[in-house]
Amino acid sequence: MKFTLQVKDKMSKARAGVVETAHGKIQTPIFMPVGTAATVKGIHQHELKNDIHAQIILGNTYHLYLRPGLEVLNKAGGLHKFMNWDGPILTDSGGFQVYSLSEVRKIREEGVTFRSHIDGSKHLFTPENVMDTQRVIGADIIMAFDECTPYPCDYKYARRSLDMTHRWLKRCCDRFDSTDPLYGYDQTLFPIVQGSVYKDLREKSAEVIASFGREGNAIGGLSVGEPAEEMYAMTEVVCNILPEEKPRYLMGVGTPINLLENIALGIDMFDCVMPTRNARNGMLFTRHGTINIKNEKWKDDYSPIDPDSDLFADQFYSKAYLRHLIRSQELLGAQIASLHNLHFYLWLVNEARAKIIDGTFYDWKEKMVKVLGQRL
Ligand code: PRF
Repeated sequence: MKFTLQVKDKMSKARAGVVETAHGKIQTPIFMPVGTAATVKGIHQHELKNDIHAQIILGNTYHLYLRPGLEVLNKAGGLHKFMNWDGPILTDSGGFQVYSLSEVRKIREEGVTFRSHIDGSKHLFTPENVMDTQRVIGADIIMAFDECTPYPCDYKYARRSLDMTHRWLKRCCDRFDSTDPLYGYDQTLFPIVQGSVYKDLREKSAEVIASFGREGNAIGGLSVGEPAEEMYAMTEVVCNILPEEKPRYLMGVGTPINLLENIALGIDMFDCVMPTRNARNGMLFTRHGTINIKNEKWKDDYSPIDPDSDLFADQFYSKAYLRHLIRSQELLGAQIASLHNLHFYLWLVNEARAKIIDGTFYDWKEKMVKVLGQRL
């Protein structure tokens, strides 16, 4: 993997760059659609590529390990071949899903024992076997095994957890560096900064993480219920320490406003279920604010879903029609709304990148943050 920093904004810490992986280039800042179980829910691979121009997607170790399982993925030749997506992929380690989805049995120095949310079967994730699993899945960028502390979290727990996450990171690196990729292309491992909402813990973690000298770095443990201002404060502290010449990935964030504020603080990569999950409930993001398409207001509005958008579906279908589909829980409604929201998120980061490059990012961001908060 290679990262080239292209332009630094003068009025903020925002940057434009390019990440080069074995499966292609990623222009940053970028948003990664979440493809948890080898699918971005409701979206065809050709739509990802040709309609919304996704440059990288995210998969989840926890889900893929449980289903379809490693044998199926290995025989397919890895996740890219299995799902027929030949662009870059990043996999999360399970360090978040195991806590949020499964019935966690025990977190120990060794690893985490848990019961599957699918069939209740018992499993153990360790830093070592999570690296092995991500070798089998074969993503271009893989994540360290960490503990994402809940919010709120007392200082003592956060400090102990952080120390363990750092020891786990050493074990992840040792295992990753002593094994080879299985499918003939390089993979890279990103470590994850934790430390809850405590400035001193975040600083310490960022220093430890930076000292590992990996090709990119991530920030976890945010957007877990804390006020946005606390998230921004932690991002700022950490970005001041993480090396400038490596990509920074803020995990599981966030709203369109969160993206813009964190881009301004120096973040390059994001992922979040929000555009797809909220789409399925009828929440649409637009460049003028958010729409709840289920509202009575749209009942007989036969205008296009989004007149500003160059997405086929946004011009082809009307608001009244999409409202009907979502209210009737029709599959097509979820598909159209998901495609719309992902297209919007990718438009937003692409626009941010263009503004960083032409030197107008800061004023544009301030204006957009006001507009995006509106409910239409
Ligand atoms: N750790 C990992 N994945 C994550 C997170 C984390 O802290 C978050 C927190 N927002 C989302 N996804 N491994």
